[in-house]
Amino acid sequence: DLAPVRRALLSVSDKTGLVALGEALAARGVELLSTGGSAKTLRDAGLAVRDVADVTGFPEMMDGRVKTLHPNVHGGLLALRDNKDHIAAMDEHGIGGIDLLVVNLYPFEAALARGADYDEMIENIDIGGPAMIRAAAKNHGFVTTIVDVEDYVALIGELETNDGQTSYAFRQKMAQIAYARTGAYDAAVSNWMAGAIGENAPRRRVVAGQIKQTLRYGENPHQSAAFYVDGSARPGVSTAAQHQGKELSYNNINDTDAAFELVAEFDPAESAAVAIIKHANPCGVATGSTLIEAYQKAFDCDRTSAFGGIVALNQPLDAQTAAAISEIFTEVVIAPGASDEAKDIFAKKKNLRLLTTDGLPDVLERSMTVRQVAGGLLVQDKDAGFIGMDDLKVVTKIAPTEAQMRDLLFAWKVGKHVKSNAIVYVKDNATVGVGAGQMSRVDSALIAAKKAERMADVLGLPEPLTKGSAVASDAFFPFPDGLLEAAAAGATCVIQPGGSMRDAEVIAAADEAGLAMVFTGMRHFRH
Ligand code: 93A
Repeated sequence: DLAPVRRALLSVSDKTGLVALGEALAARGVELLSTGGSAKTLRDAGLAVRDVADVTGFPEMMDGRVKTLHPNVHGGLLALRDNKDHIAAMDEHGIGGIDLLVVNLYPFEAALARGADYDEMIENIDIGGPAMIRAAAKNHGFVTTIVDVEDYVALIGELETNDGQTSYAFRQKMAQIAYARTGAYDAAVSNWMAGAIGENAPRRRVVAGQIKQTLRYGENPHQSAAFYVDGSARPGVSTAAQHQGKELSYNNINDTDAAFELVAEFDPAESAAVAIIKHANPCGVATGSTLIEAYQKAFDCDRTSAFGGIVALNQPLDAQTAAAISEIFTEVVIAPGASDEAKDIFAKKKNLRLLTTDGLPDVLERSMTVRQVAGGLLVQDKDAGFIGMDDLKVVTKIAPTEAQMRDLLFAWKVGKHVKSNAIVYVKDNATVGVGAGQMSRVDSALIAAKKAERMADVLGLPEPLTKGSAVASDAFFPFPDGLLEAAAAGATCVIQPGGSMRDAEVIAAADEAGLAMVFTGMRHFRH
């Protein structure tokens, strides 16, 4: 099972750890072959290196597009060392075996992240690297393939343990990692091209990502987990800078994403907006002329649930808001920037994570969502549905007032981010009751109203804030019952998709209850 490492080919874009690796290999008497820049780095460190150009008999040409694509390289990687014919072919053509391949690819994903132009992206598509990786990994019966700087240590350990050889188990494990890398690499290329040419059909896209982080655990401590990124420069939890606090957990990442996507629905040029999230559902969303005003209003929707929540802002965090947020235990705060004073205030809260981004996610951007089912993946366009004033159809005898219209559209925006069945009560640009994830729409309406009653007690209000509120339902009311519960809670106007068999019955009930109701013609299920 042990295979000797006598000759190695090192060709890496990321030169991190290259010299140390080269030294460790040279110390074991391994002959080093290398390409242009890698060879230079090794030579500069005083190591003896043979140029690949010397092995192929061809200079590196066409701006490096052709350097290792040659039978003297690929034959050396692919030849079966226990096959007489293969050995004879090597002898006949003067091909020397390559026992170890160390490659990391042109930094295509990094170019993507910095928004490089088309031509630069094309030049960053590595051809020779993946070809060698796939060849060496195929021949893992004899050849060791290393594609990740982080595996250099394991490689050296392996050679030490086995006296200059590698075990089959190690080579097999590294081959598996190698194909994961080339697979993800080509997926990144394809998905970049899809974006460049406007190809959005999920069936044309590749579901793949690059690992960003191994997580301590998944949704629960007995589940292992990892965070993969698609390499796009989209502002959000995958690209945010973390200023303090311990590592984000699986649930933190999921909730932070939900929070930031929701708050991005509100244009920062129009108003400050704050969303507080628990278990991927909002427990308070509000806009205001300042962040602190929006935060207080959002917090007052459901103070109980806000404990241990995730807070997202649509404007850079300021000191006053930071001070208010630090008054209760908050897991994560994400914002498109933060002032130095705000950072100083948070610095006293060691467990609070502060994330900042370069802007907000584009909620109208066409992208895809992926969910796993047993034996498959469900892929769809992201819900970028948008409803404006002009899309609404008034279906009741009375029409909403301008203020009601504003609250209805606010509730509708929030409802898109609440797990179905979603019922959202809004008053004066703030949620005052959120009912999420119930199997019955009536229950969502009731739960949201109950929460509002409890908050009225907490805040010492004479009546719940649902009195005189606007209510949104993410999908149509199949019967009048849910609508009537909302009316009983004090809602005076309703926004919903419409489209039920019993719309006429529901509209009649709304008229009888004196409600104003509008139809959107669009549904926002979220599961
Ligand atoms: O342009 S390539 O696709 N053509 C090749 O033949 C080739 N061989 C290795 N890129 C190629 N490489 C890549 O060059 C490697 O994958 C590695 O990323 C990089 C190392 O180049 P250097 O050693 O000159 O820095």
